[in-house]
Amino acid sequence: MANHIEELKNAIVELEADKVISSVKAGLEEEANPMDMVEGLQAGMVEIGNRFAKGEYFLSELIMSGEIMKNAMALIEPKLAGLEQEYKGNIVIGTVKGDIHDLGKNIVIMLLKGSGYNVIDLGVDVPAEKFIEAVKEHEAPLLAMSVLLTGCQDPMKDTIKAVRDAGLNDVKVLIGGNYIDEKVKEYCGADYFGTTADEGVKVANQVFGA
Ligand code: B12
Repeated sequence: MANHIEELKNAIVELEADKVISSVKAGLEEEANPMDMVEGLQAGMVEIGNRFAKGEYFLSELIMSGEIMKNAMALIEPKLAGLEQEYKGNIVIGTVKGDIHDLGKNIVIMLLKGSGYNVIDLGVDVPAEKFIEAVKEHEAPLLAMSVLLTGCQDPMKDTIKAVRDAGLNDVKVLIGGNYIDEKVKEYCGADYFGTTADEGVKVANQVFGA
């Protein structure tokens, strides 16, 4: 099984779309843990990011990797979402203004849905007003934001300030992304942070007392 995950990681790093899809299908047939497959793909995406940073890959490769990841996730998603159950509560989520990365956010959404939450997805490049509107409309006790660009810390900070200025003082704010840490959380004024999708579920369970 571990071989499969390694194969998946290498295939996405080399942008071998057909191999990624056939590996995912083989994994699903063998009832591999879907989260292990997601982690394999994610590890591959980190390596793609490293190659991009070193100038070995260009924007076209980033775009291609995003497409491959999306197609692979479409196959894995039904296994992650789990069984329908009564909602534990509403969570509003979106990628912060200026940032259009959404593959990680979509995994967080799948896990939250699979854990019984009703997730309102606002998409990417979400302005503060849209977050505020949705939190009010859905009376959501938890607002989650995704961010991958380090340059988007200030928009995140401004969004949280706008949420508080709108009188939404009870809503808990969770920020997530692979570079987020306690320092970024403090800087932005968030209540919680998470660097993986399952940390997001843990925070939700804490906020909703589930
Ligand atoms: C694919 C990709 C793209 C795709 C995105 C496609 C899409 N639909 O999302 C495209 C091509 C559009 C893209 C564009 C750009 N990208 Co890009 N991209 C990536 C790449 C290679 C992979 C990201 C990814 O999808 N990973 C897989 C997913 C599953 O993992 P994840 O996103 O980390 O999500 C997990 C965790 O972070 C966490 N998480 C995420 N959100 C949340 C939310 C909550 C609430 C919680 C709890 C957890 C959580 O849980 C997720 C699952 O476990 C990264 C490399 C990297 N190391 O991240 C660069 C990277 C993020 N991109 C980068 C850059 C620079 C750009 C561009 C500026 C490039 C350019 N010159 O135009 C643009 C920015 C566009 C914009 N305005 O946002 C840099 C950012 C550097 C920085 N310091 O900010 C990176 C790090 C690459 C690099 N090493 O240089 N990119």
